[in-house]
Amino acid sequence: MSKERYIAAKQKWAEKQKAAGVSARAVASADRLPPGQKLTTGFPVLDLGVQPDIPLNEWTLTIDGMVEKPVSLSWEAFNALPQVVDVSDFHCVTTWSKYDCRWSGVAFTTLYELAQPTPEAKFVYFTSYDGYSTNVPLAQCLDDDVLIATSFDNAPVTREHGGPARVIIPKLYAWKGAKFVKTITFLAEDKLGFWEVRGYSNTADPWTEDRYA
Ligand SMILES: Nc1nc2c(c(=O)[nH]1)N[C@H]1C(S)=C(S)[C@@H](COP(=O)(O)O)O[C@H]1N2
Ligand SMILES: [Mo]
Repeated sequence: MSKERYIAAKQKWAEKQKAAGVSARAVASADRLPPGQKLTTGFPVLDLGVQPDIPLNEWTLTIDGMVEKPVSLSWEAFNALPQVVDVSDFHCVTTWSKYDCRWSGVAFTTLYELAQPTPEAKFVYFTSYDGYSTNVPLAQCLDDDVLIATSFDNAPVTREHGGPARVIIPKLYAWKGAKFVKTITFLAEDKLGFWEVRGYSNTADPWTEDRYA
């Protein structure tokens, strides 16, 4: 299927789910598995039909927008930053969840300290090598389980799962975590990302089934 048809199909699905009344629930689940989710032991791959091939010597991570110190990090410079490990559960809006994903890489807060966002910065907009984008309030990016992961289960993040580096924001549906991340932009005003402009919720809370806007 072509990339455009695939995206159109997914968008249609989101519209259908919304029309069927699948929307935010008033009560959050107390279980480990968020409401409406099914546990998977595999690891499905979700993308836009493109898995960009980025040679490590050409890879950069740029941090820009409302920051005192914009920076463009090479693969070497990025990996020289302090490393963290975080084990978290992964929840995709298409109703599968995966427990105990062991990610390691660089904490979002490390990049925050490096680039020094100005007081006006309130939102973060992520852009990827495949043309994907997504947006998250800055406050949620500063949680200690948010990281830019370069390894999964003690091996480099594979290309299909968003390598060389992908964003992990465990408390939100997984579309808020950009695979193949290229740029992190700090913004004063919110700006909707790829799925957010196509009917997905802007807030994306798995615990209240906050799937579609
Ligand atoms: N760059 C990019 N990031 C992305 C996506 C994408 O298509 N492109 N899909 C999102 C969605 S909908 C999900 S569920 C997860 C899927 O990650 P996985 O393929 O490793 O399961 O990545 C998210 N990040
Ligand atoms: Mo997803």
